[in-house]
Amino acid sequence: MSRLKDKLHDKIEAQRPRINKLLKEYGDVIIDEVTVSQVIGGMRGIKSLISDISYLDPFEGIRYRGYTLPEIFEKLPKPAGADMPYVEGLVYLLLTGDIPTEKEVEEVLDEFQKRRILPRYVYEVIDAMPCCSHPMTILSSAIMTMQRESFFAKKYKSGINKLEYWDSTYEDAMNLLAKLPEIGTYIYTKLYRDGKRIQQNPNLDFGSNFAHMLGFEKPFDEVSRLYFIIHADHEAGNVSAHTGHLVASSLADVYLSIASMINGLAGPLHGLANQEVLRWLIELYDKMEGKIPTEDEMRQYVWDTLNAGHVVPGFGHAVLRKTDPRYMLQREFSLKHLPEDPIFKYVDLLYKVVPPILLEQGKAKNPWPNVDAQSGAVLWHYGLREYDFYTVMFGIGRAIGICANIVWDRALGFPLERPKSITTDMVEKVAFNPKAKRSKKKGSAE
Ligand code: CMX
Repeated sequence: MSRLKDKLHDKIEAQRPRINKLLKEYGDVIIDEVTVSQVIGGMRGIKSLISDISYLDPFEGIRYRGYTLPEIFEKLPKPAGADMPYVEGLVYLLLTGDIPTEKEVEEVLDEFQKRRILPRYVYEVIDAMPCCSHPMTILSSAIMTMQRESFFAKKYKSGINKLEYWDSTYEDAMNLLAKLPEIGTYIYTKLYRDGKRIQQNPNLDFGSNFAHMLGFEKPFDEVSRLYFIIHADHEAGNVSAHTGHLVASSLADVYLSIASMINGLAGPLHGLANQEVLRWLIELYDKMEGKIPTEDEMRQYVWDTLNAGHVVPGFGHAVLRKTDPRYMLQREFSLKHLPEDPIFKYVDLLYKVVPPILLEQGKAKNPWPNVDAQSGAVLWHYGLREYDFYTVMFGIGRAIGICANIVWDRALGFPLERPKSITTDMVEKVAFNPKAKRSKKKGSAE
């Protein structure tokens, strides 16, 4: 057993009694109430999932294993001379809950090294995808294709004990994560570089190798590490994380679950928003013939978008109620490395003009920018101009968090997910009852 797996084993043994005790002794304690608006409104905010991998506070933003993103960037080991930490360190942290030492990071680098070779048939499946398939569709298909490699599926068939499920799930998770940079960059070269593939460099870390295979010079390695780390997880209820958990709860293996999570991420209200932001900005850039719009021109563009019945991509959030710290981290990076970039100037202008407009419009509960408002501008600046590809990078990052969650779901024996649906008649019967209880919870009518 690897030392990472050993450690994970000990952590799992320590966590199981906590969950068992909660279930056995406190299973009937009420945690939350559910209102009609939540039942109709996409279960928004109902506390009904558990994950220790990350937690999202509406005002503070995301914490991974209790650490804020600035703390993560400060504490995780970094490659020599780099500002951005090893992605491998984040994998270790999300799985075990501990900040790894340099040596522990090296062990994850070795683990990935051993597992990174992609079966030939995956390239063939990518090659065979019909023209104009979206990169996210190709990513999902490539991952699905590898389902035949699943250790968990084989072990399950052979009849292993429930308590051992996590072990082969961990193997699947590490195998898949190690291969994602190769899959992602092959999709890129296939779609945009005539399939001219750049071989992996076995001496490079996850982020650097990704940049190298994409064909981008430094500091794109830093951009990749930044990007993968900030996108890794956003607690359990967002569409991609929830989909991954939901599908895995049927004991579907990591390949099936991560392909599903990628499909959820590919929607424009979720991960695809990073592509949408760039598409929307480039439309304006072309219209302006490359000039920077005035505040009034930008305001007009935003209002035109809203008046056409569209959302302003990159703004708003289902949980956050302030500027996304992932946005701020990328903004700081941009102010340092690309302050004069015209697309960054557009993004900067949006930061100024959009929140007051959304407040004036009075619909969005959060007028502030989310991660996607800024991320494409950074990629664009460093030469990654094919914005259809941006969500693939989001997906590779997100797979890290969801894999960690699925390993833990299995380890703690979380059951099949099965919320209950009711009919409109039933909702009306409860709602129209003169004695119906009304919630006093802040935001419950939202
Ligand atoms: N532009 C215009 N209208 C917006 C808006 C925006 N950026 N954000 C919210 N609204 C609207 C909603 O469409 C909704 O309108 P209706 O009442 O007509 O249906 C109303 O404001 C209330 O929505 P909300 O409760 O504030 O937001 P939701 O939790 O329903 O949705 C989100 C959250 C992110 C889908 C929404 O803010 C949005 O569409 N933003 C733009 C797309 C985007 O950036 N998505 C990426 C999110 C981050 C990620 O997952 O990657």
